[in-house]
Amino acid sequence: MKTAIISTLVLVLFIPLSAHANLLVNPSFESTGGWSTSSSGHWDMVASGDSGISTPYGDYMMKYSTTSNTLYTGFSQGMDASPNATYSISGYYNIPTELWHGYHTYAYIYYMAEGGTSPIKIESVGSFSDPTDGWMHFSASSTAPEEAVRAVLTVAVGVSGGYPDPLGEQVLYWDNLYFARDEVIPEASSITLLSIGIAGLVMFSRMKRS
Ligand SMILES: [Ca+2]
Repeated sequence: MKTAIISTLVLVLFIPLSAHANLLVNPSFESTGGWSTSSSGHWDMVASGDSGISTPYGDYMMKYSTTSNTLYTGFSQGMDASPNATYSISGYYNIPTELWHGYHTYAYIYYMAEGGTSPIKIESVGSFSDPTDGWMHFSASSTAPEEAVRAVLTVAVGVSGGYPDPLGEQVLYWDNLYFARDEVIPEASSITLLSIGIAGLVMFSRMKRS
């Protein structure tokens, strides 16, 4: 009985609240849901094999393309966030060398407060300005500020070092994005409570025996 109670206490205190579950809907662009784009016609979900590029996962990927120097467009997805929680973000991007015209692509997170219309924190989690000759993996960590209740992951395109070459089509790809809350490590107060609980149980069983 005592062992069962202690085991339950240990389980309750040490089970992470969220064990690396991806909070994104449609993270690999295999369906049409989850994402919104700020400027239609520049971001599209395309099938593997587009411009000779195969996806790192699944059959589809997100493609940016322009022939008209249209910049600062992005795609994004929002989700609930918890104040002070730490999140892991990762994904894959691909900037084909032969189609590169000086653009860079970047990922950032907006944190919003309850009822807020403007972000209380904007954090860059990745900025990539070189052609890649293949898929590159990136990963980052971000902690939600106090009062954050919502996070919006945004991927966008801009210019690095002067205005881009207007000739030709700029193309780049993203796939397999990941946004998950890190495992919750028991706080010192929880460990103290657990210790007091165990001590109490030990004393209780000794009293019963005597
Ligand atoms: Ca995919």
